[in-house]
Amino acid sequence: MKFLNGCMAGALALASIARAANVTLDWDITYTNANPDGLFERRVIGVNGAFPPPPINVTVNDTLIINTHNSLDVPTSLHAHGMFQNGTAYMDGPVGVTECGIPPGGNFTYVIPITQKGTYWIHSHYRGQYMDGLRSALILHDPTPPYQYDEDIVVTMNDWYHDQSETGLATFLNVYNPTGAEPVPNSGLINNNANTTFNFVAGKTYRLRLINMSALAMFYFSIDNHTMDVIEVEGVDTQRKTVTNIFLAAAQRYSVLVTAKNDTSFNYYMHADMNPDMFDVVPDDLQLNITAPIIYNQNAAFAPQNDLGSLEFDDTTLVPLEVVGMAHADHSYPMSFDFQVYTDGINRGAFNNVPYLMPKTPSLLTALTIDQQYANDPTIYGSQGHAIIAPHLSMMEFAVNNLDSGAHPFHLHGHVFQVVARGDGVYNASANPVNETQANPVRRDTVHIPENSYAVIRWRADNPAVWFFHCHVEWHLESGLAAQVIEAPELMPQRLQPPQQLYDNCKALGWSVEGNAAGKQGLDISGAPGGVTIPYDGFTAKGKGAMAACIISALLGMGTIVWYAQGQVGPQ
Ligand SMILES: *[C@@H]1O[C@H](CO)[C@@H](O)[C@H](O)[C@H]1NC(C)=O
Ligand SMILES: *[C@@H]1O[C@H](CO)[C@@H](O)[C@H](O)[C@H]1NC(C)=O
Ligand SMILES: *[C@@H]1O[C@H](CO)[C@@H](O)[C@H](O)[C@H]1NC(C)=O
Ligand SMILES: *[C@@H]1O[C@H](CO)[C@@H](O)[C@H](O)[C@H]1NC(C)=O
Ligand SMILES: *[C@@H]1O[C@H](CO)[C@@H](O)[C@H](O)[C@H]1NC(C)=O
Ligand SMILES: *[C@@H]1O[C@H](CO)[C@@H](O)[C@H](O)[C@H]1NC(C)=O
Ligand SMILES: *[C@@H]1O[C@H](CO)[C@@H](O)[C@H](O)[C@H]1NC(C)=O
Ligand SMILES: *[C@@H]1O[C@H](CO)[C@@H](O)[C@H](O)[C@H]1NC(C)=O
Ligand SMILES: *[C@@H]1O[C@H](CO)[C@@H](O)[C@H](O)[C@H]1NC(C)=O
Ligand SMILES: *[C@@H]1O[C@H](CO)[C@@H](O)[C@H](O)[C@H]1NC(C)=O
Ligand SMILES: *[C@@H]1O[C@H](CO)[C@@H](O)[C@H](O)[C@H]1NC(C)=O
Ligand SMILES: *[C@@H]1O[C@H](CO)[C@@H](O)[C@H](O)[C@H]1NC(C)=O
Ligand SMILES: [Cu+2]
Repeated sequence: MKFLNGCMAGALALASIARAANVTLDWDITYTNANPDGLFERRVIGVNGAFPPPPINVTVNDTLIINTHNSLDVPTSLHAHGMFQNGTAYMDGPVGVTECGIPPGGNFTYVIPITQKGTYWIHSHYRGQYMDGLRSALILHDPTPPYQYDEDIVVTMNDWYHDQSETGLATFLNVYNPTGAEPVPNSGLINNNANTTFNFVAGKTYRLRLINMSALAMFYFSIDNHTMDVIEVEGVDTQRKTVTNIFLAAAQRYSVLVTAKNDTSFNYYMHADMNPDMFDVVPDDLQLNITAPIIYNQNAAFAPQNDLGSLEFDDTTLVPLEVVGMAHADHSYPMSFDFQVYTDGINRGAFNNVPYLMPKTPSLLTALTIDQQYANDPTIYGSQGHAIIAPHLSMMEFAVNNLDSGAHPFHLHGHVFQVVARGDGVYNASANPVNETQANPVRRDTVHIPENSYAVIRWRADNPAVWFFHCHVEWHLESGLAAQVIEAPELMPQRLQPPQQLYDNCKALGWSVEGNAAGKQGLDISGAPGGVTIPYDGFTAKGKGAMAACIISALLGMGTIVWYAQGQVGPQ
């Protein structure tokens, strides 16, 4: 008996070390109808006929396999936001970067090795499609989390539109929208519903996994009369930090521990306030301040509301548990961005005045199929592919300067980066150099950059592949506020072998699967999307309105309005 017990304990211990399951999901991406805000029933995109798509739970070392079928009448794709995809970049999802999309009626099997832990999400990376509902929580469970808690709860927040995303894009990316006014959401949702309720049991400790799945709106999150201890930022466990409120931009995530009160004589509200700064107009009927009740006791009254609203929350005060020191940057790029009307008459966001346009060949396939002598030449990724070459193992630095009067969240695929500096205005390395002796700067995958300010981010180029870097305000990404990091292209062919299905899908959708951005060998990129430039030198964003009026009348006068420019930049 004794022997048997010992034997079983040994086997169990072994199992817990070697645990690695295949989590296989069959996802048929379908249209369905839903009315999550209770105000308007609309066509949405769900999975297997249901909305919202199911959350995904996996454990470190599992392999997530999603057999995806596209039942829509347009392409689709899935991006597991925050996954390193180290050696599997062709499973990353962004259309035009690592794949071409799954054609209507087509299939793709995403096979994603789970090497990380923490709070993530999965969403479509084809045009504005996630706004129509194709987004869900993706939780990578850690069998031995560094903190103890009794329950683990996902709290997603997102803005919600009554119009289809394509309707929004058609009005946003339009010559008649010269100021670039984004479509304003119709409501805000917690856990995809207007009536979400949470139940707290006295004395228990809850881990709340906060995920902002917005397209535009930023949220301020707080709970009346409860403090929260931040313990995770985007998959990076942190030292406990007690806060009263949290700010999350689109695509950002935090885990907080909240300990329920012992006293059950009151119930309380959770608050998620949308920040309307990005909204050109705030419709009278838009509920900006969303609440969800936290019930301790069905018979108790609610404590008076005490919405903390828009208090500052400085993410650089968070300290990762796993210490990663700083290194000097060996490759540094100023990435200034702003919005203005370009030569196609459309107000676009862009880094360094070059709006990103999708190439004819997805950039990953370009890197894999181009004659190797050209692989390190940014030219081959297109005049508007915004390619930045990262030598293998270099310490990359982007000094991202926000010249716009609105705040924007930027996401880098395939990595977490360190946020090593923030400041007002434009980064000036001689006036305000980065503090190079920080012991352990915060690491995350999505950085929020307030208006007229900068953030300096750094990461080690240790994941050879093509990684998208873009604003996670979906409207801005579609208008061109994106760049791609081409990491160690010479190492890609030996490390990355996309499945045949990816090539088949490209061909079915009319994409090129080899050569440069124009689908040719060598440096000749004629025929690749391009020519969307600033109207003339020296014209700055300051004159936006006047310039736009000018362009509209010129275009109308010419009678050759570039309607193709309504966002159809990819060869679909
Ligand atoms: C995951 O796999 C690695 C490498 O085999 C191992 O060191 C680690 O303990 C595993 N983690 C879990 C939670 O099983
Ligand atoms: C997971 O699936 C792969 C491919 O089908 C297979 O080789 C592997 O053995 C499976 N692993 C487990 C733990 O079932
Ligand atoms: C939320 O609850 C209210 C009141 O019970 C109800 O009228 C409304 O339809 C519900 N909304 C949703 C989206 O379930
Ligand atoms: C997609 O997968 C389904 C189910 O396995 C299969 O019936 C169908 O033929 C596949 N379609 C294509 C285009 O491969
Ligand atoms: C998935 O994980 C979340 C967060 O830990 C948890 O609340 C939920 O119950 C899990 N769902 C399933 C089906 O395991
Ligand atoms: C989510 O992100 C959007 C866009 O950055 C932001 O406006 C909104 O306030 C965020 N929501 C929360 C709850 O932080
Ligand atoms: C909630 O907090 C407010 C402000 O600190 C305080 O005045 C009030 O007594 C608290 N109420 C409860 C029920 O804890
Ligand atoms: C609740 O009561 C327990 C046991 O008396 C105590 O240890 C704990 O600190 C109390 N929690 C709070 C939030 O007051
Ligand atoms: C919403 O909350 C903010 C604080 O975030 C507050 O300033 C504003 O007045 C509230 N708006 C409404 C309509 O309650
Ligand atoms: C950066 O700062 C230095 C030192 O203060 C100053 O001389 C220089 O003009 C600044 N550069 C810019 C572009 O503002
Ligand atoms: C740089 O960071 C280190 C470590 O956090 C700190 O001790 C030091 O004061 C900082 N230096 C400056 C100039 O802020
Ligand atoms: C990718 O894997 C290599 C080892 O093959 C490792 O050195 C590197 O740190 C990994 N990068 C990331 C971002 O996971
Ligand atoms: Cu933006």
